[in-house]
Amino acid sequence: MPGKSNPTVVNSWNEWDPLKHIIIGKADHSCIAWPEPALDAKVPEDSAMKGMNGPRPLETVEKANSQLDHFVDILEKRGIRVDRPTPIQWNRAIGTPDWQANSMFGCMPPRDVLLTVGKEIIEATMSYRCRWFEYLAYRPLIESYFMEDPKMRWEAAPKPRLTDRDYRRDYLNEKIGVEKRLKWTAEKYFVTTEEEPLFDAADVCRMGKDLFVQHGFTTNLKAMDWLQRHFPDHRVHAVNFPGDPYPIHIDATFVPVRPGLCINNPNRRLPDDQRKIFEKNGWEIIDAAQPAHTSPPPLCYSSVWLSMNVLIIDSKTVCVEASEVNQMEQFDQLGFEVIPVPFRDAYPFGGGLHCATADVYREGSCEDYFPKQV
Ligand code: DAV
Repeated sequence: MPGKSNPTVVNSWNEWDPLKHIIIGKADHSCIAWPEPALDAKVPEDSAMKGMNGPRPLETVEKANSQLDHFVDILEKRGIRVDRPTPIQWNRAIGTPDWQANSMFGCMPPRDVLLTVGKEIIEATMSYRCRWFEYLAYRPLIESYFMEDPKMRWEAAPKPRLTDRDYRRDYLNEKIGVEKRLKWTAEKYFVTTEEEPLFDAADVCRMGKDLFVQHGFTTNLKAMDWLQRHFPDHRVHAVNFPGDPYPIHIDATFVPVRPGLCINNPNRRLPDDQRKIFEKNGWEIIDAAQPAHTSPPPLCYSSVWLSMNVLIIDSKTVCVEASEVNQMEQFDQLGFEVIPVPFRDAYPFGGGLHCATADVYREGSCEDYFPKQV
């Protein structure tokens, strides 16, 4: 509990300023969600998860929780305050007047749900039905931050309807094939339509005054319009990454590591026209190192590129998954102190070290890193 000398502060403007306070998720009661349009489009066609629904095996939950707890220890030993969500029984049918779902998902990846911009924490709309109620696991924390920091701003983005009109029927086909998926995603023909604003918080990359937002399966252009009107002093940029057949969440694709430097997934390069703003402002974009693995762990939603899903502690210190030798080596060569964190048992529950966290407080203020706009 925060003492008088260490009051709760909500404040985080980017991905790299010195980290003081963070949320780390929990794997308890996590489920493999039942078929629904946007989730089906994301789970790879050959995944063993197809047809497996309901609570994840208890021994996998325990292994994931033990790695999550170890990650908490590592950060706390460095003086970073860590809070945990309150999992609910995710294996429960839910519904709204518009739809029903047989279960929920979990609260291992808070990054997907909570978007911290300055003194504000926004609960994202989300775009899967099974994730509609996920914010509930974070409410005890958010309510406490609201009470403890009189300047904290708490927002919930407009709750989406998530009717069938939100999803393209073409993606309901079981066998689309990677080739067609690559063509569709390159043409920005994603599973989500422009019916209403939809976004996952993990599609938003915060770089001070500029927010770079991935247009893909989980975030649409209407959400970017909402974010731009919501943050009138920021500049919201739509980015997309041809080469990804299952584009969700920017944090295994394009990751700023310190002011002036981003690593980009070499299979999912930022298109030339979208690089201009980085070039004009003296930013360098380099290829991320190759993942150390050729396949993700069993029953995992994400790709091997969780290798680059790192948590930056400050612009000289980074947490990297402990088996990702190539990514650790790249950070070492860039002059970072690398903290190896074993985390592959947690991957199936919703992602890597960045996904499993959500910022509460980083030192620093809102800087303009891109004064020359394109
Ligand atoms: O490469 O599968 C994972 C992002 C998870 N939040 C990928 C993206």
